[in-house]
Amino acid sequence: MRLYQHIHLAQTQGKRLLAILIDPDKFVVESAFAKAYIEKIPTQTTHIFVGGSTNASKTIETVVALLKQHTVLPIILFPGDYTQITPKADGILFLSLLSGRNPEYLIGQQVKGAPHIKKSHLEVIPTGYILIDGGKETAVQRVSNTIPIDQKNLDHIVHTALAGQYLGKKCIYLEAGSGAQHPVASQIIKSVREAIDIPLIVGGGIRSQQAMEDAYQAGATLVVVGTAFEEDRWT
Ligand code: 1GP
Repeated sequence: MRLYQHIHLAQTQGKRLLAILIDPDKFVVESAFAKAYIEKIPTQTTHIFVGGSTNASKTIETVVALLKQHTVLPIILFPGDYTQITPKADGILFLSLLSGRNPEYLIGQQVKGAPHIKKSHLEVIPTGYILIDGGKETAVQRVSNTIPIDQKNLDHIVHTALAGQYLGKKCIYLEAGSGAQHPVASQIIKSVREAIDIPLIVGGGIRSQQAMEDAYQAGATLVVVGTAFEEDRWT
């Protein structure tokens, strides 16, 4: 089954998907490390996301190739910029940072990435990416030079997600930022879920089974966890 078809089906059937995010910058490029990493991720993991806000183009291809040796889970690129595109993965979240007003992350990087994607067999998943304030400045905010939307600004978040759907995005991604102090609030997830028809991805600052459960209960189809696994702090 194609990647998006699977995600969409999960949404319609109320199934829960979990992606573990691997930042190539923090990954040791060794087979033993990759093996141990894959062994420690929860059994319910359905996807591996690979990408980071800082430039990791040199290692990303190696990291994806290494992971492929140790898992059959689909590997989806979650690129911080177009240099992180590698044909070795299975798919790519083709992100547009809809919460920001920086043309480089709305369309600039996408134009630069397009010819690389064209040469690959990556499945493209057009994704509206919405950065929400998670209580501290995060790498996405710094790198993209955009302002996250305040969690109190519920209408603006919902309208941004809806605009993303009307633009033809296949998923909406609510992002509190890696290492966020507060994940995206349940009320926000719930309101966006009620407004849109497409699958909803939620990540940033999710460190526990309980926080993950809350996100699913509120309507997330796919939850993304990075830091908690990187730092062995999953509770
Ligand atoms: C994915 O950036 C997040 O949406 C990952 O966040 O590192 O806080 O889990 P964490």
